[in-house]
Amino acid sequence: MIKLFFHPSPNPLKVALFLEEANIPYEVVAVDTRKGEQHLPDFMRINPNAKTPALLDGDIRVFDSNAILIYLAEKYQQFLPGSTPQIKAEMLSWLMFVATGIGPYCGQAVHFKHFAPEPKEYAVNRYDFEAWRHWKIINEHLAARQYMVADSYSIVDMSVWGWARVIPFVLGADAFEQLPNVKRLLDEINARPAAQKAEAIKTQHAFKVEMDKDALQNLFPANERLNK
Ligand SMILES: N[C@@H](CCC(=O)N[C@@H](CS)C(=O)NCC(=O)O)C(=O)O
Repeated sequence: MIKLFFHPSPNPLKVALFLEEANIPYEVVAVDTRKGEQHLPDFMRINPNAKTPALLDGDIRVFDSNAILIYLAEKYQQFLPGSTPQIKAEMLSWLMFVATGIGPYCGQAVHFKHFAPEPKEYAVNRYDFEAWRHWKIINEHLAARQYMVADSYSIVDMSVWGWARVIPFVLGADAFEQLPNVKRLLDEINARPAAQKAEAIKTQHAFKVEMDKDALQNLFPANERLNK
């Protein structure tokens, strides 16, 4: 059975959403990143980047959420938006846009707004600006279409959903006022039973919730260099 190495965070949730949508049996292996389990050698043999999600399909390992989405969609021939070169080009372009833009800029915006020590005005300004810029591009793209690519709900929408869920934490409580089309897609996916099952995984495992000194050290090991 497929094993999904999971923490209830934006990137792993995209993959859980796919597995739930496609009705594929899978076992959740909790990787509690606040406890530092992403750095354990057994997990790093599956994902050398020490981050969730990762997936084991028999003796095949796949890591990085968007790579996993492509792997699963191709394997099961589900939730691909189409197979013409034009649609495939759109699919790959938007998936990489999420992987290299939305994810990293949102992640850094969260880091600097909520967790970094002062002074941080320069970094907050840069990452907030870039996170907004990326979401406005998606919002504009969704103005004329229901889904990210072609006319069907696909892995690209799932990838967007992972991060759209946390927009208020990334950009501020009122952010959806400026991103109505993103909100429409988010609401549509949130209403799907698969999304609710993916969100419920966190209630079935005892993930650490405190962002205490240990959690900060496990998530931001670079900080140690500042204390030397
Ligand atoms: N590019 C990776 C990023 C993975 C990532 O940053 N995962 C986060 C959860 S959303 C994580 O495991 N963080 C723990 C850490 O950075 O130590 C992907 O898309 O899977």
